Amino acid sequence: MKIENVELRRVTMPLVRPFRTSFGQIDHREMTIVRVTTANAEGWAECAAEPDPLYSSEFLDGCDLVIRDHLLPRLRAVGDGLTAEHVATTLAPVKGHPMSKAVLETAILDAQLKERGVSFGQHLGAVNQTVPSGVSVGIMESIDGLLDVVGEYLAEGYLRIKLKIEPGWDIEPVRAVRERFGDDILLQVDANTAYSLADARHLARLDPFNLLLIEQPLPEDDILGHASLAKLMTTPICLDESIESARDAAAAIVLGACSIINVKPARVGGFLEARRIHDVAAAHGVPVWCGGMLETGIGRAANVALAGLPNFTLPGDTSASSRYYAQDLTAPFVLQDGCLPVPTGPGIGVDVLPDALANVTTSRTDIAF
Ligand code: OSB
Ligand code: MG
Repeated sequence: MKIENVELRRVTMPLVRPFRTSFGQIDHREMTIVRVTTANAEGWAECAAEPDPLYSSEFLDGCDLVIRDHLLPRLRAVGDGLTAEHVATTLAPVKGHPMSKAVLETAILDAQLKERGVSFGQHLGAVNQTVPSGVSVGIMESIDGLLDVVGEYLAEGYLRIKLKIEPGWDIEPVRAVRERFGDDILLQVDANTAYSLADARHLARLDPFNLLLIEQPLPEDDILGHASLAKLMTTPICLDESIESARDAAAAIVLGACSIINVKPARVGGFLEARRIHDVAAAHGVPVWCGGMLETGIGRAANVALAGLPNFTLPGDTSASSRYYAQDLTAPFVLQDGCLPVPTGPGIGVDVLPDALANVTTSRTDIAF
């Protein structure tokens, strides 16, 4: 495939409500949108990194630089035979930077599939036409405020609630949600690395609340700590930040560090590695679900396609557009009976709305390929 141009565009999108995690609070989402132009198609993708390196070591300005100075030159050197399947191996000599690599692989895959008239879902092996949606609920000022928000999401039809937790905001919010909404709702928590193994006895106090899982309680490099913690609590452990490859996934599973995996294509370098993690987990009988990074419709479309694969058996953080943005960059994803439809059109299967994109663009760079 002959790539002609790569456009990097910085956008700032106001969130419908502030989102607070154990690593920080944001009220708008800044991201880099990439457009790859070929002779016959345009491929779109969004870089999931945030302005500050708090979720992982990547951050937006760093991504733009590594894309421009380290990744694109290597892809350019491959020549016209470049396809999405070559991207990860071509970029492997560059250590780390999975989100920067993922956005390029995804935009190239989008262009390639559009040229062939094949959807992401078809290409990746999706078997479901709709995917069940959960919602990730930030840390709030008060329990009353939390209960109002959770009540709204349940009324909208979300099939699973994930509460962000941190020391000082863990047992009580979980207890309050269970007391108000009952034992039947699917409930889980995400700590984004906020605890240490010394907190095991405290975290085990979550066990009576029958949670689906606790996500990433310990630091990302503490695989053995998670394996120890798994023996000290009954709530299943799910890893997010710790898993950057299928090899990581295999090791974490075999070591007993997790029994569920949150798959985020951005975190693992792209959709092809994400599918390998799905496959490794399936081979071990470990269920997976699709995480998110507050994506616009551009990133969401591809995530939802991945979530259509057979071992995505738990509801994902694949929420409707309205949970994030008043105006999305594509036609909005709308919840229907708690599910989102897997797009069926070529590539990511959604069109970018030019005016919506122009309105939120703060800068733009064109890089001739
Ligand atoms: O840990 O899953 C996470 C958002 C940004 C960074 C990390 C995480 C999240 C979420 C929200 O939980 C997921 C979403 O709705 O896109
Ligand atoms: Mg997480």
